[in-house]
Amino acid sequence: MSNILSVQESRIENERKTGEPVFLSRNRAVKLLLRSRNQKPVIDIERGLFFTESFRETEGEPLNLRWAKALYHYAEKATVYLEEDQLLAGRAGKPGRYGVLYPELDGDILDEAIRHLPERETSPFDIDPADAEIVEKIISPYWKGKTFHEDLLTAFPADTRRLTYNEDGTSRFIVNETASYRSSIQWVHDYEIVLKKGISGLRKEFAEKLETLDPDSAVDTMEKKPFLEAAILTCDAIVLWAHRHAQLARSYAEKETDPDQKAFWLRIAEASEHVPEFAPRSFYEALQSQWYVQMFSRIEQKTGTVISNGRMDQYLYPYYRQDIDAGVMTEEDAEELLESMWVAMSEYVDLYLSAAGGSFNEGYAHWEAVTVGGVDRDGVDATNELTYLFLRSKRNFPLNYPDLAARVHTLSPRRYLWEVAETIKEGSGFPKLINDDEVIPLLLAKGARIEEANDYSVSGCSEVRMPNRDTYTSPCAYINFAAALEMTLFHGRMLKFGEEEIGIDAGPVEDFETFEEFLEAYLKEQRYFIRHAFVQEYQIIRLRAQHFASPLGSMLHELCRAEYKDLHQPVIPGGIDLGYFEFIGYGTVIDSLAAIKKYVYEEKTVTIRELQEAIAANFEGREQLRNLLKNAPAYGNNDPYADAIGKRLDREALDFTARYSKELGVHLDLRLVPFTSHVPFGKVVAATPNGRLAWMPLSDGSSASQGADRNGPTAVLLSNFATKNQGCRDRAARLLNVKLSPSCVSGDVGTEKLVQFIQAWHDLRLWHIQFNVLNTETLIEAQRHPEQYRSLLVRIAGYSAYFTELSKDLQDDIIARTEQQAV
Ligand code: 8X3
Repeated sequence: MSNILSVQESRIENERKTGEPVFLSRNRAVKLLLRSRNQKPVIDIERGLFFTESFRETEGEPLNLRWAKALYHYAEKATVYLEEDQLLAGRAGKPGRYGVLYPELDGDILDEAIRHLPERETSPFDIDPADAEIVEKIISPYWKGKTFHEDLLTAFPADTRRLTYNEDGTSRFIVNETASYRSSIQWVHDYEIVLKKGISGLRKEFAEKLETLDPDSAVDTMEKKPFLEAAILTCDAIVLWAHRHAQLARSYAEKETDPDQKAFWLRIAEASEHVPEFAPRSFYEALQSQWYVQMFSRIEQKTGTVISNGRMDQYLYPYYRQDIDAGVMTEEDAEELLESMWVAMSEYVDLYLSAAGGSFNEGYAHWEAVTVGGVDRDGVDATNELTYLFLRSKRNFPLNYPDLAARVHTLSPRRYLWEVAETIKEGSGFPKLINDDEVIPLLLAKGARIEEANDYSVSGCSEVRMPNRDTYTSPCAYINFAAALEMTLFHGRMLKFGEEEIGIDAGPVEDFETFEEFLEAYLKEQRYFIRHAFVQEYQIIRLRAQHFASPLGSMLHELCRAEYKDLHQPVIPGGIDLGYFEFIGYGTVIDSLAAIKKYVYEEKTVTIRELQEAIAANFEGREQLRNLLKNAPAYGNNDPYADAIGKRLDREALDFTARYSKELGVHLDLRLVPFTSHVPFGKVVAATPNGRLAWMPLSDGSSASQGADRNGPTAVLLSNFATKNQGCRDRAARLLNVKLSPSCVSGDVGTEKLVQFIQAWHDLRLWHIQFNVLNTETLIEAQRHPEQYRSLLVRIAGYSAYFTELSKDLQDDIIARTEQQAV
């Protein structure tokens, strides 16, 4: 192994030698973390149970009101937990890592799922036998026949269904909807309004509006009244929940003999009596208020890729400044509070029941996007002392949460870029970077006002959200375009699925004489896939409104309040609907088409039939051909030959969405963000003409195919730039993974080089970038001795997770990414 290690690798080496975990932070949060880190999560059934009990009582009532009643029932009945050392109250389940149940989504498969969850390969969960019985006897029976998942299974026409599901309703991993395992995605609440007015201020406004409704108006009766009643009840529910924490803390304090611990419980009690009901009086109360809201959102609905925590360094800054200036809090106190939140974030784990959901979110991914840096609403650099504290905390307190996102813009201060680079060098994959100078113009082009666009937050892997303006929370499609290529070659069929014609026969490929003919056939298949993703979305938008409501999310959104509409409604006037579809396998398809162009149509050394045979044989006995194909021009090398193909694919997809999004009333933007879908997607795709073997992962995001980027990381940036259609509006995130060897960024010289690399990325107006800074040997060692590498964090697809909690396939994929030796 190289003798230069990243900070993370050195820490793990020390841990291996001494048997003691090493943290730079030495506070209560560390004790908490050590209790739950790497613990197998348990299922907590209370959210599922209390929603079921309430829903049974409210059949026939308006859905948003039913949801609010269920939230109130939960707030009244659920077990309240407080933990020694945890400074922030508010968890929705048992101590340690836990997941909760959302039976309204996919409760039909819940009874079956809990039998397998403890043993499944990726992201297993334990369940207490008594809880499993409640699931089987009470929760599951109520929801069977009523879930969103079941309705979705029968919602698509036959040709769409063929691309989406197998006979048994499991995913085909071709045109993959993601709505069946998450009721919404990515959201950023207006946390500021809660901090400013308190929940009680909002409640007062709702109550006043309720008084003014016109009883003769059908709209007031049918829409406004239930909206307001639901909002008021939700306000009461969240305040009740906080107050129950206060009561418990007081009861602990009464029994406590140790004066420090007594003071600890009393502080929690006083804070929970005050926030989120009223405006916070301190930094601590501001954090506590935000956390109650954030956790209650989780109880409200399953947001795959979570509700973003927003720009925490902005909305918390006034409270931080006030307490530091008044001398009532030190920087270290603030850091300890933040780290208590990071532990709380890491203990709530998103539980996916279906195989598709699980395989898309390996490593218990649920993001927890916290955004720092960037410009303020006025376009001026927004970096402040709290920004630096977040970065420092990420270096001192290595943990998979929060998923820290650092915004970068033209005038980002040098100190900021330096500290960002130093934090990246720690090696756990944080922060990911998002480019203001790419994102803000695109948001403006989509209709945002400049102050809204400037104030975006990062959510999920790499997406952006504007509080009070985005109104689209629908999960959308992940599309396997390597499957489209295989179907082009095999007349609508795939080796995995035998004779069944799943796609279309795009023409007699064996007889084509030019690459242009072949490319047109592929693009026909590509369009066919996108068309079905749009059909899926058409149905999903309508169905979600019948199954889900979000009274909390809606009351924290200006447009929903103005229109009395729930966030799950298909259209909220004035909103900007940022939907998407995902191009998965971008590098794989570009490289395959480049190889076909070069060897089949230009050099004419290979025929399409030979390719078909080699693919069917998974290149067995055809190593020479495979080597030739692997050496074709490839994306990620700043090679115009390959990049021109990539730009064409991108353009065609963008043209489709520019034409057909409008009728859906949504921006269904093109994105290149894989999650971990490139692994299960690869498992249905036979060998590809770029020399990739059958069932191996596809390329991820806008990264090059594994090992295909041979010209260093700057060439990867340049290819990314060259394949983008800058003039098109309907585009969104392109996720880019770069793996660096610690030696190439070591010392101050290395930090300087990394800063310059980040500046080059910024100047090319690329959307996103994230780094793994580690030695490939470390990963290989961790595969061999997982017990010694339990704390090793790696960057995956817009999030970091513990390497040893990933499937072997995903581990191999990360190992196979090119380790760049120089920036
Ligand atoms: C991760 C991808 O689909 O949740 O950010 O937006 S998705």
